[in-house]
Amino acid sequence: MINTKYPEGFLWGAATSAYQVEGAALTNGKKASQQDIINQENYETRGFATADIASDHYHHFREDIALMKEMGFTTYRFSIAWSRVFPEGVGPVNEEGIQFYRDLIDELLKNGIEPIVTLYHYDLPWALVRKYNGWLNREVVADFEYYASYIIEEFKNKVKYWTTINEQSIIVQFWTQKCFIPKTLQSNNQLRYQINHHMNLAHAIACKLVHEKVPNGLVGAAIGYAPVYPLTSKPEDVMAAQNAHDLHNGYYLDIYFKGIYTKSAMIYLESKGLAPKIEPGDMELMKEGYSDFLALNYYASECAKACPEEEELRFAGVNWTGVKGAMDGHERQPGFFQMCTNPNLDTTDWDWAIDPTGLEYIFRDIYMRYNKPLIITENGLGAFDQLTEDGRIHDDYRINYLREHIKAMKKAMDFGVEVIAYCPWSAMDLLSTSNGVKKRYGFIYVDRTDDDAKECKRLKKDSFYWYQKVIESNGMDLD
Ligand code: BGP
Repeated sequence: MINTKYPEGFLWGAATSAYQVEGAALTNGKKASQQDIINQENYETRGFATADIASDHYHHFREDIALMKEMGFTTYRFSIAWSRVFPEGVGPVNEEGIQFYRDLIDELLKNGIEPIVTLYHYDLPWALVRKYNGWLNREVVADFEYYASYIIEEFKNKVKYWTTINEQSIIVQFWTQKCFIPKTLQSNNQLRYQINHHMNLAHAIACKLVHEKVPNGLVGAAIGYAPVYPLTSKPEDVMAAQNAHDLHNGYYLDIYFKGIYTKSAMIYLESKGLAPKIEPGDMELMKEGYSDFLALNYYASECAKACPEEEELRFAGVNWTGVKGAMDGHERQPGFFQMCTNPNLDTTDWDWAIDPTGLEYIFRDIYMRYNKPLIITENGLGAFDQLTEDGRIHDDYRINYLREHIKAMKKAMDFGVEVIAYCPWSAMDLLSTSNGVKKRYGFIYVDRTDDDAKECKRLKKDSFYWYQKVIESNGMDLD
């Protein structure tokens, strides 16, 4: 049973997202998204690159696809920038904007690369933030439907795999980085869960649209997912890990697959005044908008311990510098759980626990619970890569990370887990969500710095050649 081959048609590729890679932020009719504004602020306060140029994929996409083809990609996961297509969020379509995605998708198909399209990856049109505070307002759901309906109709005969909203659970944790939240509202933590509820509605609508419009289409959310281990085997820590699992993971998966909110998590949120306001018909809609698969973004596992009732509520910290240990604090949900560092695991420079077995664990756990196929839409190692004098990038640490995660995925598959595709983060270097461009993930090096976009020249890292071999051997040669 063990060591079977990958199934016929298994897809190998990598991922990106629009605002992190495209650039051309205000080109050919595109208007700002909230990420253009958030990243402008990060530039001013922390010196990180803006999203203005990013990796300039907008102007390099044919060259980038040629490199993907050279690596042997059979799939590519990317997102569509809503404000490129509808600069005002709704209203008239921007012809030049939609043409970019027509060209991109046609170029992929011409090269035998199956597109996996994400409808929303953090970049709400700024016009909708100005108009009604974006995701904070339920009005956004109707506007999302307008946008999603157009995109799905446009590409229904070319795109089979659709992911709806990227990483809702991460949006709840890091809401000011993923959404523009006015300062005056930032102390109201209930709004995090309200935003999530609006996204659940938008997700369900997108699922229904794919089911209605796309022949043989498959749809699911892309969730940022981490298994939660108890810090010790003390029963109170094990219970805390269960609580954290319910609130971080079950709370999303149960919506996607069962159309219900996980009861334990909901009761906890209600007891703290954090629960979302739900309107009549909402839960019926969530049941109708069922998912066909789950797309997982897996980077790290988490660890939890018991949290006394009298602790103060707080959400996850961020490591802004890439100096190990500089993460500014852990989430605390009083009386439920608090997150902590796992002393058994090494971390990246940004304090993310490196844990390939965690991938095998969640694959087994999710598949056995929900019995739906899985896709890896992100998995990867952020690092300070060095361009050496020989014009090479020797990123053996990334190769090691990916090799161990591919092995873990395969082990889960050998125990029956159905996996459609593996798309590590990221195809090429791009703008990190919270650490500028110096934190790199790509197989393709993009020659730029936070201060200077230069010409964004593309170079092949050592991992490029390694992944080429992996794909060529259909996952069998990992050396
Ligand atoms: C995920 C996001 C991506 C990506 C990745 C790495 O949460 O979906 O957009 O950026 O994480 O995170 P970061 O860029 O913060 O290193």
